[in-house]
Amino acid sequence: MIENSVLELVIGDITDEKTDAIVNAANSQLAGGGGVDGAIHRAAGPSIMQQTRQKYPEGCPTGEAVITEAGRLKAKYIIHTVGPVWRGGREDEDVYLRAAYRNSLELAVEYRCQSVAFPAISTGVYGYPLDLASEVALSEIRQFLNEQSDPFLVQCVLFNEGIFGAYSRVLEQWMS
Ligand code: AR6
Repeated sequence: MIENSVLELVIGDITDEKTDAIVNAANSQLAGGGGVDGAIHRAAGPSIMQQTRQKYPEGCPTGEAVITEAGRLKAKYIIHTVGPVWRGGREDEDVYLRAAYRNSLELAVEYRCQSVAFPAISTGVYGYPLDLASEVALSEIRQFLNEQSDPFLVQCVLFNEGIFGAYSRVLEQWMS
């Protein structure tokens, strides 16, 4: 619990989530791809790509977020955000990763969502070291929940035990 909100870590596939919104780790062309992006588009169906092409023909810059409906998924919305490509930490990657979480959460609130599920943005193809990314993700989510007065649920949906372990270690550190 953080204020009157909940932060949960779960191991799983984000396409199964029933939260109001799920977040996609997209690329700045919103062109689809592999990883969680590919899984979300496959599960949600072609209407999602139609919407992104129509509503956001310019794509989405790194650190920003855009929203579509969720097609065949149980969630109501997909928030597409673009995390940074890891370049050794020399190009403000942490600032962009923080912004990706923050802008996704703000968009969720704007669309009256009360629950959002995040994957571990940038930690796959984009190569962001997991221990650093999990610290950034959880601290930005915590800060948001601290500022948020309405009850809110944030789930971090982590694809395997290794990622879950990295997130758990951050929470353990906070509590020690
Ligand atoms: N549910 C939850 N997490 C998942 C799933 C899933 N179904 N599938 C993969 N992950 P990545 P990025 C985890 O590579 O690093 C795409 O091609 C995965 O284990 O999906 O932000 C886009 O189009 C990892 O921890 O995203 C972009 O071009 C995390 O999701 C680029 O990859 C993120 O891995 C974005 O790279």
